[in-house]
Amino acid sequence: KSEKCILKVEGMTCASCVNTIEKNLMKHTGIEYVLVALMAGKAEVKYNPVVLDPSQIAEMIEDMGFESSVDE
Ligand code: 9UX
Repeated sequence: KSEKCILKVEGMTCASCVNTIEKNLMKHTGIEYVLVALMAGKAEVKYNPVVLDPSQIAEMIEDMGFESSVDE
């Protein structure tokens, strides 16, 4: 069973950033769906909570060179 979380993502300045984040996150086991909103600076992620928690997903985004934290 999957869960959904919202992450803040800072530092995205073009659509290519959005694609990079979506494509790279989708490579990780436990990530089921990613939708990044450039203007809002947010990412919506569906994930398997047995494999990952939201703070780990924020870390993955940080590893790509963006500031990220769990929203709410
Ligand atoms: Mo766009 Mo993002 O030229 O790191 S890919 S700014």
